Amino acid sequence: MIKVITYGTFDLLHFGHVRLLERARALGDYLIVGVTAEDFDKSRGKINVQQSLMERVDAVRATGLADEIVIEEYEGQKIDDIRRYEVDIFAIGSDWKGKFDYLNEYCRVVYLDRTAGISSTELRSQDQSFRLGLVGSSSYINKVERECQLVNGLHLSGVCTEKPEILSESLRSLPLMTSRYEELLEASDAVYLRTHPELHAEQAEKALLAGKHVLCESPAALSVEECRRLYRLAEEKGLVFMEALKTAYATAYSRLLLLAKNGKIGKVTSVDATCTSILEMDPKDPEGLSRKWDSMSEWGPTALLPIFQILGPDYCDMRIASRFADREHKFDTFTRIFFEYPDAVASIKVGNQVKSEGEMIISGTKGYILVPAPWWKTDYFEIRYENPAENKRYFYQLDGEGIRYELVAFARAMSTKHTLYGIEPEVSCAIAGVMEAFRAQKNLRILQDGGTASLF
Ligand code: C2G
Repeated sequence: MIKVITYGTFDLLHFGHVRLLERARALGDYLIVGVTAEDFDKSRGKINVQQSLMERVDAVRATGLADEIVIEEYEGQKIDDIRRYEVDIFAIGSDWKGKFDYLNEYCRVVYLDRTAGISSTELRSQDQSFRLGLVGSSSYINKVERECQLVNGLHLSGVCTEKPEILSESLRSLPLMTSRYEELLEASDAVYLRTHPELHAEQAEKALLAGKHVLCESPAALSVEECRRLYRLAEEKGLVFMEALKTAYATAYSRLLLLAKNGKIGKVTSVDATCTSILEMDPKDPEGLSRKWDSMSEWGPTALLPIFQILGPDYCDMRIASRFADREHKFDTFTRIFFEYPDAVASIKVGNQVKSEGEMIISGTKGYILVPAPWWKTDYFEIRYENPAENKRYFYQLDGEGIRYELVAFARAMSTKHTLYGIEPEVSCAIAGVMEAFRAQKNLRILQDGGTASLF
C-alpha cells in the first residue's frame, strides 16, 4: 500500500484545495491530510486564518478524500509524521517548490501544480476591512499599533491622544492625529480605548451611538449596570463591544482553562491569582495620582478573569482588604479579595506598590494547575499530581504578548458578527460588579500603615 501525506491550512476550503487533495490521493492508496493548528499558523505569521481548526478539519473531512486527518502542531512534525505513519510520498503544491526537498531523506517528495486563479487570501480579502482608531495617552498604544500591522482586516485610521509626545514615529505618521474624540470617530469604523477607566463607559457609549465597534481595555465599565447597558446597546445596533484583556486571548491561558473545566484536575476547589507591579509615584505630586491607574484598575480585571471564567460569576460572598495611598481612600496600592462559592473558593492579590510572586494556582480534587509568574503573559504551565511521575508540562507560543490575538479576535467578531470570540459578557459584568463594590467600599477593610484598624 502506498501512503501519501499532504499538509495545509485549508482555510475557506476551495476548488484549488480539492484539486490538490484529489491529485495527492491519486499518487497512492491512502491519503493522510495534515491540517495546520491555529497556534502553528500564528507562529508562521499566518494569523489571518478565518476558520477555526475544527471548521477546517470538518471541511477537509467533508471532501471524502482524506483517509486520515492529523493536526500539525509544531515545527519538525512532518518528519515525525512521515516516520510514524510510514509514509511513501509527501505531496504539496508547487508554491512550495524546493522548500521540502529536505524530506527526500525520508520519503519521495512530489510538488503538484498549484491551481491558478483561486486562493484563500483572495477569498479573505473579499471580506470587509475595518478602519480602527486608537485612543489613549499611554505608550501601550504604540504596541497596539505595531501588532495591528500584523492583523488582516484592520487598518489604522488615526489616533486620539492628549499626549502626542508618547507616540511612536509610525503612529505619528497616521492620517489623523487629534485630541478630539469625535473627529477620530468620524474617520473610523471601530475604536480601541486605552484611556483612564473612569472614561471608558462614556467613550464606549459615544462610539456605539455613532455606529462604531468598540474594543475597550479592562475594566470596560465600573458598574454592572453600566456594563450591561453597553452590551445591550451594541446588540441593538448590531455592533461589537469587546473587553480587551490580552491574557484572555493567550493560547496557554485558553488551553489551561479548557483543561481545568474538563476535569483534568478533578473538581476545581480553589482559584488563586496574584498580579503585582511597582509603580513609580511622586508623593509631592498628588495630582499625578489621579492620572494613574490604581491597583484594582490596573490588575483587578486580569486577576478576576480566571475566577469568573472557571467558577462562574455567581459567588455568594466577597471580602476585600485594601491599602490606600490617599486619605480619601480612592487609590489603592494593594488589594486582596476572598470569594466564596457554594462549592469552591477563590482569591486575588493585586498591587502596584507591593511586590509578590505573580503566579496562579488552580486547585482541584485530583491535582492542580500551576502557572508560574508572570502568569498573565505565560506560554507555559504545569499540571501536578500527588504522584509526580504523572505531572505534565505544557508549552505554547505567545506572540506580541497576546495583543495580536486580541486584535484578531476583534477583527473576526466584526466581520462575522459573532461575539463568541471575546470575553463572555457575563464575565465582563462580574468584573464590573467587583469594581463597583470596591469603589463603594462594600465589605472592605482598610489596611492602615502601622496598624490594623478595621472598617466595614
Ligand atoms: N493549493 C493549490 N492551489 C491553490 C491553492 C492552494 O494547489 N489555488 C494547495 C497548496 O499549494 C497546498 C494546499 O493546497 O499544497 C493547501 O494550501 P493552504 O491551505 O494555503 O496551505 P499552505 O499554507 O500552503 O500550507 O508547511 C506547509 C503547509 O502546511 C502548507
